[in-house]
Amino acid sequence: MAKKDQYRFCFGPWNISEGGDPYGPPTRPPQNFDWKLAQLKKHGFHAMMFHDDDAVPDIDSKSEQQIRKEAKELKKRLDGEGIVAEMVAPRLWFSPMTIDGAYTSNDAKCRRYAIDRSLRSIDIANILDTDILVLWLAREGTYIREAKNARRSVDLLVEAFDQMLSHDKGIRLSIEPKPNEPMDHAYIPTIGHALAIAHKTRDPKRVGCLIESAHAILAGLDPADEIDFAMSFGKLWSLHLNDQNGLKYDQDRPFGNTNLRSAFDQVRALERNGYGKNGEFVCFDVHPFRTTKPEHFMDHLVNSRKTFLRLVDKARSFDEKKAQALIQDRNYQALDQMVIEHLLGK
Ligand code: XUL
Ligand code: MN
Repeated sequence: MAKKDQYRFCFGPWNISEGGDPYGPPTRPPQNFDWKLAQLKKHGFHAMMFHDDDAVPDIDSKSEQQIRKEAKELKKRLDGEGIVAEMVAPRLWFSPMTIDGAYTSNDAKCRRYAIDRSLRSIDIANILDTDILVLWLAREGTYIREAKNARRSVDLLVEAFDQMLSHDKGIRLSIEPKPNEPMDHAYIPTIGHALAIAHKTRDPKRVGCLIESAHAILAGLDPADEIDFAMSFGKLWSLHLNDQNGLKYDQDRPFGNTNLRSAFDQVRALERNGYGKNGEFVCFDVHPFRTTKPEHFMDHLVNSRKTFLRLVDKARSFDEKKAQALIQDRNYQALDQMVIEHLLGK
């Protein structure tokens, strides 16, 4: 079992967001990177996640040399603050070159763009001293099924992953599945799909996954079971804890705010598998509510960590012996109530 203080926490600059949604403008002023880094440090988080263009803004307009130079400057600043980079992720859903998808676009030039940008992200990861490249395959899917050949898309994904694995012998690809949004259906919707496609690549050992609670819920799955499944393969290399209220748009709610029992089960799964023992971070991919005032900009992150740590206590103080006796007796009704009473406390 990991020690409680063994957990190290993390978030990304996009998690301090301004509240804009498809129906209305931002409700909080934008904050620059320095401010976000200072807040991360002030609130005792240990690491930051980076999209490639969080690390090197306007990356598409810059030469390889300039990208490396700016990544080195960032590394110096992070070192100065004692903060590490948890991962780098190519943002492959913004550019006009990724309108029809990135690695699975029907246009060869666009596919080349996506792979080149991923290779630059690996260079940035090297400079920032992280071996994790997160791949959220945002637009790898379709709006209408006839638009792409799904069998060919699998081959294109494997081809792209293979080029990344050859570019750097140390990089590990951590696939973050999500079943929908922005696409109607995504090609890699679950952890099972991510781990299966890993086995088609040139180095399956270096292809693993990242579980986001909300994404698992959107796929109709139990995030705790996804954690156990991934960890039984030794493939859970990163984690985006949050919450989600039903099958709708991706909500990125604070961890445990909607289904505390499911959050408890996720923490129990992490505990029994020793998550964090190999240096993995607990990241919160959460956003403030649109109504949040600027003076409460960090509360969703701080509260998510608070809930997580309270649930670690709950997981450790759960009477396993008593639970086992109820399981032996097939008295799941009593076990059910025991969990509820434990969560409610005295
Ligand atoms: C999208 C999502 C992303 C990834 C990073 O739903 O979760 O923020 O985590 O690219
Ligand atoms: Mn995420």
